[in-house]
Amino acid sequence: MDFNNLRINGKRLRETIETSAGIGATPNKGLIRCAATPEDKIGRDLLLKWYKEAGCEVTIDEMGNMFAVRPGKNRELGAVLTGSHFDTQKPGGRFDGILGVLGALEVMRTIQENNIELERDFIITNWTNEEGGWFAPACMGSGVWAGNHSKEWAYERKDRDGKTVFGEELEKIGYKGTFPCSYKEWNIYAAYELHIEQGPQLEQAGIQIGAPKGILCLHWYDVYLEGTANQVGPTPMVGRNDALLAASEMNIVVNKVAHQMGNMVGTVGEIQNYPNSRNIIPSKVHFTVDIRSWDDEHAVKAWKMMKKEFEVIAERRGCPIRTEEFWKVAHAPFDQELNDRVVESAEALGLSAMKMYSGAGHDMSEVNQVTRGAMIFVPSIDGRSHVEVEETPYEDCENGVNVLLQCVLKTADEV
Ligand code: HGY
Ligand code: MN
Ligand code: MN
Repeated sequence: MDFNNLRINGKRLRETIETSAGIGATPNKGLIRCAATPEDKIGRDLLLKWYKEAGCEVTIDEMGNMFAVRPGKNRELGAVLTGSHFDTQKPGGRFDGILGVLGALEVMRTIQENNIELERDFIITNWTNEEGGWFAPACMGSGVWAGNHSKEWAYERKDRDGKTVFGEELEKIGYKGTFPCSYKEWNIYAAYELHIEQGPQLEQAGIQIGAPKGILCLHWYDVYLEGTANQVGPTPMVGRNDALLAASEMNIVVNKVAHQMGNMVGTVGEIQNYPNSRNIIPSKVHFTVDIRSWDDEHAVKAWKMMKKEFEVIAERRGCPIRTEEFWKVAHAPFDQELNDRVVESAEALGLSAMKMYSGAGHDMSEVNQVTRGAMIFVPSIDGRSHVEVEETPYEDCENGVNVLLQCVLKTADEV
């Protein structure tokens, strides 16, 4: 059937995004809605209501991943899946992940109200804990689903304050389902994810739609330093074992090596300092290192260089060091045909499009490991994200969802 002139309902899309923006809203127009929190539950309950109103069969798996299914004419064929995450950073923005979840819902609503019967099942999803904002790592729900972690390992993840574990909090909000969390329980033919770019490229190029060829690898490390606490007043400068000073020098090393190596990013984003008192020399520091590159080996080489310099600093400062590899996800090259389809669909809608890479991690880093995957990007104002001022004009959101609609319709009718 010819759906080239079918369009989504932009007003309804905007209203759902604005409704979502009221759940865990911060005073500065952002969101705090970390996975497995009461705010996450409110959001999930609303999604459940919307999924059912759109006529879907809903499944919630052991990791709380939500799947809303519209049966196709031929259920033997693999399904087309699209979705993203409804959880946010702490604080985060109103579009990161949310556009992909609500854009998928809008596509489902458009298909339902036009009584379109697709060949293949069509599945829209909300992946649990993509951000890792309260419980690390990121992409936790999709990571278990893709077979990269056991659900038991995920359930035991401690929160950032070390006060609780993920499994308990997921149970508390009522979304620890019983359906097995595994891609093997589903027959997926192809997957798409719509997402804001979270960077400056589309805006700088004046392009409306991004078609990422893939996602950089994400390597996360933890560094622990032991110093010697003492009274800051009487303790001479010479001979101190100041753990925070050692960590500060190491932060500069991360930045320096990332610049030297090129084609990568390296960031120290999180740090805990103990006892964190203005008149006690710091005795314990934990900080994180996030390294990303299209070339996984390049990223590993950078870490080895950083770690070597860390050890010299630790020795010189008399601050014993311990490092841990916390989480790694390989770079994710997307399916060429689906990636081309994103560009073709955009251009058929009269939208400009360009191929690019994603520096941000997404659930598609995991999903793409077990099925054919592709993503659709729309611009971020000033390239900002993971901040309360994160913003994408609703017209761009509508463009992205219309491209998603066309990709889904074409792919779900392939036999
Ligand atoms: O870290 C990321 O890029 C994503 O937000 N999880
Ligand atoms: Mn995201
Ligand atoms: Mn994010």
